[in-house]
Amino acid sequence: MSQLVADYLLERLRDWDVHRIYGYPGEGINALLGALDRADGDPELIKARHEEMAAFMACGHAKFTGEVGVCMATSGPGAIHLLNGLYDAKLDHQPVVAIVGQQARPALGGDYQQEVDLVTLFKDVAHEYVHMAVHPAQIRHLVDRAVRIARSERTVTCLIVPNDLAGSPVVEQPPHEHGTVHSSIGYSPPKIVPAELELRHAAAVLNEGERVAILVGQGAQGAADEIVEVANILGAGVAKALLGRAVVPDDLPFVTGSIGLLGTRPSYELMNGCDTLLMVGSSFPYSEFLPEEGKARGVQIDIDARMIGIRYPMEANLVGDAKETLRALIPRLEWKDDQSWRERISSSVAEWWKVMERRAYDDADPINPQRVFWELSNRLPDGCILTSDSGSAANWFARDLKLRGGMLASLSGNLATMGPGVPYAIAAKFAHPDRPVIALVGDGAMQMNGLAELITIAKYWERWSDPRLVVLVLNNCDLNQVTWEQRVMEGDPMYPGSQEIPDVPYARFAEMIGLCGIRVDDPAEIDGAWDEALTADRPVVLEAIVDPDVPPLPPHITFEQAKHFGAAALAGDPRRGEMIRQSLKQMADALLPNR
Ligand SMILES: Cc1ncc(C[n+]2csc(CCOP(=O)(O)OP(=O)(O)O)c2C)c(N)n1
Ligand SMILES: [Mg+2]
Repeated sequence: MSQLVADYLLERLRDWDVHRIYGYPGEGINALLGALDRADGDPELIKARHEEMAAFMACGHAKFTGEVGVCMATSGPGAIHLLNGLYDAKLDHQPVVAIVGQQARPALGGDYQQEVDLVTLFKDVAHEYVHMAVHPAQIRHLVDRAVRIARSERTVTCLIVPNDLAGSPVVEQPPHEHGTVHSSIGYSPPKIVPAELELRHAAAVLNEGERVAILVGQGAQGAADEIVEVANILGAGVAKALLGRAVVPDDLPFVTGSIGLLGTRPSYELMNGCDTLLMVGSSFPYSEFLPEEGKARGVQIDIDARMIGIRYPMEANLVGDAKETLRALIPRLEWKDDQSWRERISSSVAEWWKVMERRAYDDADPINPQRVFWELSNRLPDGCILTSDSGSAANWFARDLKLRGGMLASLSGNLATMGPGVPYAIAAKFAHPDRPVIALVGDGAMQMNGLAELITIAKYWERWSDPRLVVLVLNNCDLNQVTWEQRVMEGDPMYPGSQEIPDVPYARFAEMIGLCGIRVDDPAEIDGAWDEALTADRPVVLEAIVDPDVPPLPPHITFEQAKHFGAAALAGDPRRGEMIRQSLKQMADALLPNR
């Protein structure tokens, strides 16, 4: 029997199957911390170095388990720190509950220390459900609703608990009288399938198509078999949005890989050449990488009707679970006799992988980052989980890794924030301590937050049954992704004042705190370094000194982009010579098949 509101709140979370809370202490949650201590590890507090990281970890937990992720922070500054991680979860449609402290009720409204209007602060990020408890009898239904709404709406919810209330005597069951609420736990996702008429309509559109393209996103997770079956029946190619990176394996000949600026040429050709688009569980935003309006007929499957028909004009709108809806569609689809479209796609995919290999082995100063990813690709352990930060790593994560079935992968898809690479990886290790995890992170992101979260890894790693967690750091002393954006999108030269960042000894730092550190600055050492990192007896920071002048080439270079590139060079880009030399080499790899 719980004594205090704080104990009961944790008990209720436990009843909801929440066994881990990522957080950071502070006065506003002192009563909750006492209760966490008494809870004896269930739920347990995993302490990040910063509340934003705790929110990223909760998001990572949700992404890699499908469960709700929970984070906790104190009032005022702690609550404010959570926000970016919560927005990451919100924009990527992940169920995350934030539990936030508040100053004592008698002080509220008194310009008290650390008093921030938290309901208003969280009103946007957690608009589906944000409430501050003012009475102990609310706790049961506030927890129940925060968790259930987060799960059913796949979004962020927030529960604000003044510290004095958390330390008050519990009221588990409100009295049976007017003005009370009587809630219960439990949520199981419904089986949602579209209406018969819409399924028939969709099947007709797909059957009439001669060149079908499929685009899958994270909503198609768990539906790989159905997607492959539909692709086989329709003779289609399958492209993947970044969040759907691991939905279907890359070793199938008709999987064209990532789509978009960070995507592949076969995906670009698939979208340009198709006459019918089937989009499953994706809100991929960039219309220039989808078929031109009117050139293709569209069918979309999404569990959320709000996300239907907003990226490409669709003829058939299937609101439903990806797997169930595809299953309902399959018996209505007709095998295509003409395999020429399929063959075109497959040969373009085969050629593309050769281009990727050639690009990876172009020499650079000192290391070509693609080679680091290519050699990782060849030795990805079964069942591994990959995380990528925002930065040039996301390009190579999108293009150079051949993911196989059974792997998981994610990054900040919609917010595209820097910072989640390391905290996602930590959450992946807690959720799946028996699986190897690899984080792919830029030096800018390491300096922003990753270095501090190595301390979290050092604190906890010995609990993981398989200790393998490799943080690859791309040390290029540059905020490289933005450097290239400035050149190619704006036509501006690289601006050292904003782009250069200090050289920091990442591997040595790892060693200083008890982890393994490996530094490579010679391409010949990369494969040995990966072998060492992937068999180490503890987490590893693999620091690769990489060339910032290797361009993250888009799958298709527009005239505007080429013009901007030229303008940047003419405007006196400080690395003009190398940038041009590397770009020409990389482009030539795609033009000269037998170079
Ligand atoms: C929080 C945040 N700040 C800024 C950006 C803009 N941004 C995107 S990628 C990037 C550069 C990342 O640099 P680094 O981590 O060193 O990776 P690199 O591109 O050099 O490999 C920046 C500044 C962002 N996405 N998120
Ligand atoms: Mg960098």
